Amino acid sequence: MAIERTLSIIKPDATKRNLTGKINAKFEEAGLRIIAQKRIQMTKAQASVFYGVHKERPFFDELTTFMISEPVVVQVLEGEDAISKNREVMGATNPSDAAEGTIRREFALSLGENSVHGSDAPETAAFEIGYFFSGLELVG
Ligand code: DAT
Ligand code: MG
Repeated sequence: MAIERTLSIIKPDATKRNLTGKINAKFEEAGLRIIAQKRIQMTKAQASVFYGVHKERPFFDELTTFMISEPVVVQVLEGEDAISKNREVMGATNPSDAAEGTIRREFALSLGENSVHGSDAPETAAFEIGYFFSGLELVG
């Protein structure tokens, strides 16, 4: 067990429905601390670089168009095994596969509009945190 940091995004479908507080409650109930948070409007270029790993996938344009359709809340979560713990709290990518009590099961609208993003490994967490935040903004 180690204290980790992970990058989370509350996606447009959730910010639009005013669900930021309810989603943050799920993180805090799981012992994840929100050590940085800001609301931003991403550009298509910013979303495309962020999701660059998926650029050859057929859903890339749908994904990046969705991510700029409304403001998002980007945040850094800290805690024991934060990367995998956050993935558990989020639930499976497709909300119809997500376990009871997870964010995606409770709030997601569809496979694409699935309410939250979370880093999937230490290397991606480091890149994704640095993409949105400077060190001075992380107040652990
Ligand atoms: P996750 O967000 O669980 O890490 P991912 O990295 O595989 O999932 O995909 C990024 C996002 O892209 C995902 O949250 C929703 C969207 N997505 C994934 N597969 C998709 C598909 N087959 N059709 C449409 N959107 C998809
Ligand atoms: Mg992913």
